Amino acid sequence: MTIDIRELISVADVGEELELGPNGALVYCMEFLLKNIGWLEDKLDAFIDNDYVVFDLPGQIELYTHFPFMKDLLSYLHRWDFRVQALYLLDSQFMTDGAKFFGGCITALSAMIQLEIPHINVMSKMDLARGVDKRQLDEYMYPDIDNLIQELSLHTGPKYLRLNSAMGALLEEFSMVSFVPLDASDDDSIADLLLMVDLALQYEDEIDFTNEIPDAIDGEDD
Ligand SMILES: Nc1nc2c(ncn2[C@@H]2O[C@H](COP(=O)(O)OP(=O)(O)OP(=O)(O)O)[C@@H](O)[C@H]2O)c(=O)[nH]1
Ligand SMILES: [Mg+2]
Repeated sequence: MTIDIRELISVADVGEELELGPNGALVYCMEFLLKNIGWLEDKLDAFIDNDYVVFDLPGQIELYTHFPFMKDLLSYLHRWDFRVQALYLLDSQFMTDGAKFFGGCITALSAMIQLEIPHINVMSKMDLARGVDKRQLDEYMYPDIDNLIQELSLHTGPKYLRLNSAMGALLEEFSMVSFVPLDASDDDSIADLLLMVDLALQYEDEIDFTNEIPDAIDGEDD
């Protein structure tokens, strides 16, 4: 089952009618969704217990760092008893150099700190990195923070070494520099990520718990 927010409001319509640019229109749409949250609640009501609901959210980082929308949306989801897990998708193209990758990790961290929910970093579009050898990939999946800082400092110059080291320490403190690779064209890759999300959400426990309820009721009847 798919819910399309464009049934409620769309960036294209808002942009045209209110003559807003893409970012302004997106902000307006998020505000509109939150003001009309009953629309989403009704749509989500159609799901049943234990259903997985994936929210495909816009990539504009400002929505997570400068505005309260995502936190407000999360507080509704929590109120409606959803268990929520954030997946932060960074394109495999960010692995082209250490500085770009470092920037990607910092934005992932800022989103995580804002949202305050369990968080998994995913390196997406791994189909584009098929030619890259395993050792080189591992350097990005489980990077050594000192190497990253050194590589970043080659770009920024020695003047920023202390700043870079401080940012590196922050990433390390929040365990923000490991990634789960995702190749959407490979079923095993999707299954591996799904398993990780299941574990983080304790999804099996939820299923077991729900399955136990009829037994308990049966037991009472005996
Ligand atoms: N090779 C490859 N390309 C992809 C994949 N997923 C999406 N794309 C392409 O990447 C481009 C950007 O798409 P997405 O990364 O999904 O980004 P988006 O959803 O448009 O934008 P945001 O989510 O807001 O960042 C499009 O041209 C997609 O066709 C993938 O798994 N592999
Ligand atoms: Mg997208």
